[in-house]
Amino acid sequence: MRSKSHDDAAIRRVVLLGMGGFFAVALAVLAVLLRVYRDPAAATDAGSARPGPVREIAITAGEFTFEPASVEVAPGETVRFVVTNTGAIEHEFRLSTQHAIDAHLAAGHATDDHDTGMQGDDAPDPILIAPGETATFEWTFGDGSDVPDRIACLVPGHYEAGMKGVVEIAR
Ligand SMILES: [Cu+2]
Repeated sequence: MRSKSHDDAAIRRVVLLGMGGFFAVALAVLAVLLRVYRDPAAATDAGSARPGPVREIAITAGEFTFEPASVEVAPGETVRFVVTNTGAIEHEFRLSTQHAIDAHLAAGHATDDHDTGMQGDDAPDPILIAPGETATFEWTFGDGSDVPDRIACLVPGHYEAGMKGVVEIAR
């Protein structure tokens, strides 16, 4: 048989257990909220130490076009071209300048495939893409006078047939 005081003690224990449960839930909620609010700040801090964001631009290569044939970038912007060859033959994706392309064509495609003809060694190497394949090409566009702002496929005959594009560098 239980005494009244024993029952009171039992009730107090239940109340204390209930309060403990409440605090446990409250702490869990607080932990989640802290995580939610801390993460964006952490991402921002980490972001400032990394290079700027890379924008992806999808390009389709085929016989004998690049689509789109004109893209716009900002000076200093890093772009990752994601080039898919939907054609039946191998194509090249090359960034160059008009004068280098003209020189390459004037030489009858005699220059090395990996020589863009541009001044300096900072010229981008072209990539070759097999039919059905996708390849990426990353480049940071400067704001100097010799920025590669032409897209070309210099597989002999392809540029001449229309495989060319322009990078508009908004200034
Ligand atoms: Cu081509």
